[in-house]
Amino acid sequence: MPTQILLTGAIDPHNYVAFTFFVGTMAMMAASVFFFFELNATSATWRTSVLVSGLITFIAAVHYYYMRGYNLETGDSPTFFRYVDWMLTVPLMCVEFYLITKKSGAKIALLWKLIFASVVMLVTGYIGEVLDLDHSWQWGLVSGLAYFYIVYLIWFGDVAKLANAGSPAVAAANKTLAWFVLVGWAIYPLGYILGTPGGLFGAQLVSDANAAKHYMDIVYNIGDAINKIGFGLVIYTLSRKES
Ligand SMILES: *C/C=C(C)/C=C/C=C(C)/C=C/C1=C(C)CCCC1(C)C
Repeated sequence: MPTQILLTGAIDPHNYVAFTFFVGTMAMMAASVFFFFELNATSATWRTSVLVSGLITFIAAVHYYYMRGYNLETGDSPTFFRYVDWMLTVPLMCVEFYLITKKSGAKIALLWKLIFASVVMLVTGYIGEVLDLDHSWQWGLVSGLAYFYIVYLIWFGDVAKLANAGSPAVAAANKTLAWFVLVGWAIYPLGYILGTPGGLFGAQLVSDANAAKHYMDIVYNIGDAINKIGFGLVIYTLSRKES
């Protein structure tokens, strides 16, 4: 898939990278408007949670708008701003877990544990993807371990225990979010493996480096749409069950 830029600035219909950046921007914007407008009709108990859902998609919308233009103009992968987006939005997803378990006694230390693990996951991912390509599988492995620690906390650790001690609606919401983290977040290492030379234990799946980056962007864009909007909708549904 060669870089396809039309001189008019229009998106070539076969340029799936640009197309998914465009649709991603639109979807994140629409989701933000939805979450923000629903705030008024949300009970006080869940308002902060729904607000955070809107902040996650809003931050992503701004980054997607930028990344869409960057990709369209240069044909390159906007990797740096991808990671800036994740560094802001993934910790906010950790805040969501803290907020839903706070009522059954979650301490701020649990939030810091989740945030710390997510920062380790993302910083090592960035190093492996951009700064130290010679060791991309090692960095990917460290990132994966941090990821599994988050999965552990949410499925079996303190997050699971506190959520199950909460109301049935909170327990059910945590279960759904846990599936998002286990399956939805697993999309990202897949993108990493496709797009990073040596990202699969030293092997390179797609030999053309340019094409590899394109696959990676498409996979990341699909992952973001599922995880940011879907995640927010689970929180929104919880807020409606409990008001
Ligand atoms: C809204 C953005 C989200 C939910 C981003 C999540 C990103 C990940 C779960 C990334 C994970 C990675 C690994 C587990 C290993 C390879 C490197 C990463 C950073 C792609």
